[in-house]
Amino acid sequence: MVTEQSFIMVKPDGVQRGLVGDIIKRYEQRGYTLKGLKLMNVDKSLAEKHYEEHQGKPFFPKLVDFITSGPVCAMVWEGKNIVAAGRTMIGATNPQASAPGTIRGDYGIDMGRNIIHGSDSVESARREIGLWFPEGLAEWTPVAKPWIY
Ligand code: RTP
Ligand code: MG
Repeated sequence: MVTEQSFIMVKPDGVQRGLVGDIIKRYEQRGYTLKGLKLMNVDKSLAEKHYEEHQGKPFFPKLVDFITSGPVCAMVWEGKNIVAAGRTMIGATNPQASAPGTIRGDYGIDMGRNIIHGSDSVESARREIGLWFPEGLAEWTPVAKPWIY
């Protein structure tokens, strides 16, 4: 089995609203492994690099302003199919189109205040993890793993 990693980030609205604990709980309960975690302020340069695929789009300046407006909780989660499954748990980009039971569907209303980011592909995850965690990740094997897979 190829174990994937994904970069998952609680955005400033999720941190301000006290949703970090619930979000961590969802990924932990599902059986994913926490490999990196930090609360941090984001400078403009990091926000622009993270969202570089959206440079030039009309919403880009507002998106960068939003991501730099307060601390975010940056995380790396690991496990089988975490990139796609992590996005399913998050819901659609627009919270209005997100099903109840998803993070955005349970907590969001506005496209520009959609609580959480998740990598959209294995390649994006690799790039984002390198960008946000240049110091590297924790090395550990959870004892519960044989009870999950
Ligand atoms: P994210 O990267 O933040 O996880 O969100 P996503 O993959 O679901 O959506 P993406 O297309 O990557 O867009 C990044 C963020 O930009 C804002 N956005 N606004 N048309 C619009 O006004 C528009 N499109 C995107 C959203 O806040 C989205 O999360
Ligand atoms: Mg995206």
